[in-house]
Amino acid sequence: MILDVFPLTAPTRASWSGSGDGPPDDGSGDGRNGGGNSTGLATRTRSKTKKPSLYKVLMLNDDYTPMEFVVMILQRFFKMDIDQATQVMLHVHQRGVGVCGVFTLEIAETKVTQVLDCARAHQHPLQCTIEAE
Ligand code: TYC
Repeated sequence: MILDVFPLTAPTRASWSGSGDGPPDDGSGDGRNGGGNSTGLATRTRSKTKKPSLYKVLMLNDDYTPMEFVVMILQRFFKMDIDQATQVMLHVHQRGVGVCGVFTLEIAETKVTQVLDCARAHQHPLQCTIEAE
């Protein structure tokens, strides 16, 4: 569309002033007459993205939930392999609390709901909770 803006024959400096064609480019733009954006929207090269807040899903120890059940939960809802799930389960068993994963709030809440629903369905007292990173 650049061809629409400029006259076919290059004018002299004098022919711009008072010719009704408008002033010459002062060099401050990008030379494309508004970037070719006829909607009037500004365009930016840098996008304004913000990192979402992250939350840890914590598993709590208790005296009754079988170790195998906790390992199964970690595999099913936190996509751990059996070695990783066993490590995390033993950490929680020995220390009282451990991190299952770090997620955005909505995903962390969903994980907690899934774990608690599954534990309740199997009549285990397993608890887990969310903590801000
Ligand atoms: N302490 C439980 C037991 O001895 C095992 C267990 C581990 C329970 C981790 C909960 O989050 C937990 N059977």
